[in-house]
Amino acid sequence: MKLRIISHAGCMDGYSSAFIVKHYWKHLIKAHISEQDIQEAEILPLYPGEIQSDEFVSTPGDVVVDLPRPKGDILFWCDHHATAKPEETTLPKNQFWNITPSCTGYLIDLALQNGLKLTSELRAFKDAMDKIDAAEYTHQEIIDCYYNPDLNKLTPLQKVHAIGAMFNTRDRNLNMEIFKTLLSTELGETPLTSQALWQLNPLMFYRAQLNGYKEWRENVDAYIAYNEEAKCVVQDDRKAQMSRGVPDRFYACIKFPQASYNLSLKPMDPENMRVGLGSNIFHKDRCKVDLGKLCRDIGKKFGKGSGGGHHDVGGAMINTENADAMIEYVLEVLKKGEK
Ligand SMILES: [Mn+2]
Repeated sequence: MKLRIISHAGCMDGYSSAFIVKHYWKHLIKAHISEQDIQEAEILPLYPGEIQSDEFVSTPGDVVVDLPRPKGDILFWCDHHATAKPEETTLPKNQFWNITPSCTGYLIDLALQNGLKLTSELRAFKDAMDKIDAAEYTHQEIIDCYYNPDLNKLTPLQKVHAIGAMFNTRDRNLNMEIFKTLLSTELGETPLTSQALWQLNPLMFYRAQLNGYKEWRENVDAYIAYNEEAKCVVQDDRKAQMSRGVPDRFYACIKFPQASYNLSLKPMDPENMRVGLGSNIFHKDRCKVDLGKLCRDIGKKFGKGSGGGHHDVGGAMINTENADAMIEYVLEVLKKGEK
């Protein structure tokens, strides 16, 4: 059977979910498929908007993880995003949805229920992925992962960051190629000890990423601003004088500890703007608005309908011409939500 493993592009949870489903498929996929089918599966990284669009055509051999469920016949689906909640109460065979910290952790739990033995490495990997995807870092862990890691003695959490650095460069085609290549080489028990992966020297990418974060923070300092009324940090990349480094997604929480939310706008091309909306990861209790739902709303209201996420973090794609109206709308909703 011709299979495709379709996962969330550019995302560590997407990569890791694809890794787990590929390596532990016998504990996850109930179907007449073989190891050879899995080995020969095409790796297809996609963004949520791409799989939700009418242009996407599913095949009966599609294994979809960490992404919304596509229309049409597929082989396997597993997701943990609140906004991907299916309408039916009983899901078909080989389909799984639940709100969990990471899709990787969810897949590991499902495999454990089907006889996979938990090892200390699997446990450490699951813990790191849950922490990353649910943004449950402590302040110190952010410093250790984004600012100043001891590169000679990486913790599992830092190792996962180093791997993520490999497909989060500024070259989109390179990122896609690395994402696919890392899932096509021989897989170890988890990415933490996959030899073929570590031979590609993730530390080299991580060092470059750390310098990229630093450059990016210095560049963004010129225009990142705090809106007191909405308790929201606004980072509008249209205001950037130049494009430097790689985004450090938690910078707003370090720079503005008083904030409850942060909103970012990133022009993708002349027509499309990517919007990110998150709560302050150190103070999730301050998050009174369902940000995944709000992102779904703004995707519909200001874009072509792509948007969603979790309660305390989400994303959407909007039309560039609606960007100012979107900012105004979001700040108004957040302001009301605070009362
Ligand atoms: Mn995820």
